[in-house]
Amino acid sequence: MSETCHKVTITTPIYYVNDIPHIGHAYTTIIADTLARYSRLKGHETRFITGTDEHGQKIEEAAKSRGKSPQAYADEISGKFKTLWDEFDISYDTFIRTTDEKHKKGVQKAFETMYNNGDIYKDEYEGFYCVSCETFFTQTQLLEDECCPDCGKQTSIVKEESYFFKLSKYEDRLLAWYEEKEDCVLPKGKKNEVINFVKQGLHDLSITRTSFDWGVKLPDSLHDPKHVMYVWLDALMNYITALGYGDDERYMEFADNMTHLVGKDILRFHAIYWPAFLMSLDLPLPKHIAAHGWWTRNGEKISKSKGNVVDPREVANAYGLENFRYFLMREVPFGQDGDFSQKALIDRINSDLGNDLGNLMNRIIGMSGKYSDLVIDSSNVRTYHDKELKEAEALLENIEEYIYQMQLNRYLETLWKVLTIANQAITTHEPWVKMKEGKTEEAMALVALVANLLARVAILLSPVMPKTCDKIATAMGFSINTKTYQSLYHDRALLETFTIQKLPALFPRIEEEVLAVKEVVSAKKEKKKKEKTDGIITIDQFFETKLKIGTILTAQEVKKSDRLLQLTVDVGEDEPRQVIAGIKEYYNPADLVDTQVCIVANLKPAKIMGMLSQGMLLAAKDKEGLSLMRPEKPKKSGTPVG
Ligand code: ME8
Repeated sequence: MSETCHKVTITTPIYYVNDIPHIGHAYTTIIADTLARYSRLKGHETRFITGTDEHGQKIEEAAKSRGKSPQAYADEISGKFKTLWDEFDISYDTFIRTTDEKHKKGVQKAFETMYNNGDIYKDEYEGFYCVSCETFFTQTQLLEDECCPDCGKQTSIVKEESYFFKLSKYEDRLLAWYEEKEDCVLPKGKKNEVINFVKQGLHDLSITRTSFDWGVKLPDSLHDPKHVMYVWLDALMNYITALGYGDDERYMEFADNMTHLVGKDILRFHAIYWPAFLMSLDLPLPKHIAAHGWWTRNGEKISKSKGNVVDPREVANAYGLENFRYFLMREVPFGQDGDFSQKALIDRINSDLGNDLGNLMNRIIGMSGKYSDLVIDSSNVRTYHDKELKEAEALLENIEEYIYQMQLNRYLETLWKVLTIANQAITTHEPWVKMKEGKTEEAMALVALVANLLARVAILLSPVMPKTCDKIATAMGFSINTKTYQSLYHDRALLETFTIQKLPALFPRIEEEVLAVKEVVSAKKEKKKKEKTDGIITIDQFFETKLKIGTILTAQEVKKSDRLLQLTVDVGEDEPRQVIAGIKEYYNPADLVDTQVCIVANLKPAKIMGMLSQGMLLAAKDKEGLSLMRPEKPKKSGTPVG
């Protein structure tokens, strides 16, 4: 957001439909909602976009494993996101789905434009792909030669015809942009990481796939129906298709001032690929790409696969939606990770919200009830309390900077400093003593000072806690809107004389944890436990691995792979097992048939290049090559080893 522009777009990532919404998704969405509400309060015309990312191999596989069509599955999960955001009163203007026809049309137009601009060419892609992250990697980027460096999961080898985007062409322009626009990527530390990444050199990006078809087809003009678009190209385009790109383009002027909120996990896509695509399309670049940290539990990232998710609906129901919003914005400095705990949330509610904010409201109601029949008159505030007022005004003067820098925790801290001025003024000036001394005018001026400070805090806090602040404002006889933001905050006007309405306690005290959130054993702790044993295991631990003798029944090469063979192995069960083994370089398939091997029989089945592998062969490998472990004498298939 910038001070001068009056058409503003705020976005969240569009969420994958393979996962139901958890606290991490809620965090991004609530920050974006806060920014959008703030922008509207200032009087900017604002488009707030959120939605779901529904194409790609990951979604296709997730749907298949549930026996559903990708579209039916996407409809179901996308609906869960939308329902939750509606329940959470998220003020989005557009909920975009990448399966929307208008979106697909826009993506095709973008592809065609980039192609016509000479930025797309056809070649062959050979490398590794992580389905979970929907990301391509080169061999050197992998962990232990085969695992994704981002999520640690097994990658698969991809070798297929592909269209490429000339990302390398944009290296210099990207570096110049980072240099020229100081706040284009926030926070600064993350921006430096992006710059370093680009400086190491950018490879052209594979932007189509042919090995599955759950994606947007290429534009008809390319006459190449076997390709679908790479899911990240499709997904990033949502930010403009949601403004009508390629269709009714009436909102495209909002593209001049875009703020993208993202988690740090997907910053590279937003800070490198996305601006390069926009450059190719000759469209304006984002104003801010702001990357926040992760919510963790016991130090581990929250995700469904780790089984440590925190359901945001449960937290909001248990502790109050707006209290939860406040906690999320206040607890963690933007960009850093935060560990979710109910204790920290309860502390914030009881202390910041109950003691500092709620109590101040009660004190105003209590004092004005005793001194002036609940009437609050600001006429003498400047006479008696100019100092406190000026102090608060100085604090609030540049508070917006914190919003532009995404430092919402500092923004809230500053508002709380104003509440402290108000609470301290009561303690210092002891209006009850003034009343006893007959100095009614002074006592009433003090109450009016405090009410005015609270009114300004309520206006500025409203993007974070809209309903609570509306209640406070209504009780004080005004509404929160652009006009009052301008007069009471910006122009420093004082409240007109009003009669305050009594309110029930805004933040009832919470004595103990309300939610029975399942405690998860931290994998880090588990690891430490293992480390303590210096790698020594007990006999029981050894026997947790079931090793068996197997007889290879068939063996053939896996097409498009230099490493893999597809085997069927009899391990004494009703059906032989399929095993995908990385031994192609060392064995001729025909020589393997009818030979015996030793197989890990209780390994969780895995998919390798889309094929199920139901076990692992034991082998020894050194400089001279690889040798399979076999029984010295033939044994019956299925004989246990140990
Ligand atoms: O990445 N803590 O979608 P996604 C904080 N479809 N934020 C978290 C989080 C956590 N533990 N877990 C998730 C995608 N998030 C793509 C985006 S955009 C063109 C395409 C939030 O469903 C965070 O904002 O995996 C993160 O970037 C996003 O959810 C990832 O959502």
